[in-house]
Amino acid sequence: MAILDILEFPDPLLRTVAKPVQSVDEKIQQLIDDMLETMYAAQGIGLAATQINVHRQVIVIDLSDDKQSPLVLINPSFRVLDDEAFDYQEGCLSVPGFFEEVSRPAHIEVKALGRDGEPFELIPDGLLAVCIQHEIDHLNGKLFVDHLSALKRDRIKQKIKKDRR
Ligand code: QAP
Ligand code: CO
Repeated sequence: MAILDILEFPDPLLRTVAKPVQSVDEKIQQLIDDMLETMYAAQGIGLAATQINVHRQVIVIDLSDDKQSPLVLINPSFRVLDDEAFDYQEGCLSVPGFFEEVSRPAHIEVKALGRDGEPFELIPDGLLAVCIQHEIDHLNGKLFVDHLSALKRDRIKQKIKKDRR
């Protein structure tokens, strides 16, 4: 296993659109294991392959306290079930140190493949629904800061650039 480097906003590589996984083989399973190790090491609850500069549709999530309940989503898609919204203070390992409220659909149906390549469906709500949408955004080259006003986004960009000097 390996801990991988996480790209940080405003790196243009985070804008890359991920391609579907063609076959869930050992190489993809190695990628998943490395993503989980990287996410746990960074104290994250979700990580998309895009964030480690691998542009394939792979997501790992673990909302559990004991960090022993990984959820793997390969080639995920979702549809919105109703018009209820849910607001949550989101963060991102690619936007370290910043948390801002984002509003997203509260109820979705998700379809994906698991670590073994088997298709599954789930109807998450609460934080899990938020997290899945946040990570699918990454696969489409989108970040949570894109849901904020341009003013807030630019302030975050400038602060991150300043901190890096
Ligand atoms: C996405 O984000 C998420 O700035 C996952 O200093 C987050 O794991 C979806 C993290 C919240 C919904 C709600 C961020 C850790 C972790 C930071 C993360 C930081 C340390 C972010
Ligand atoms: Co993120």
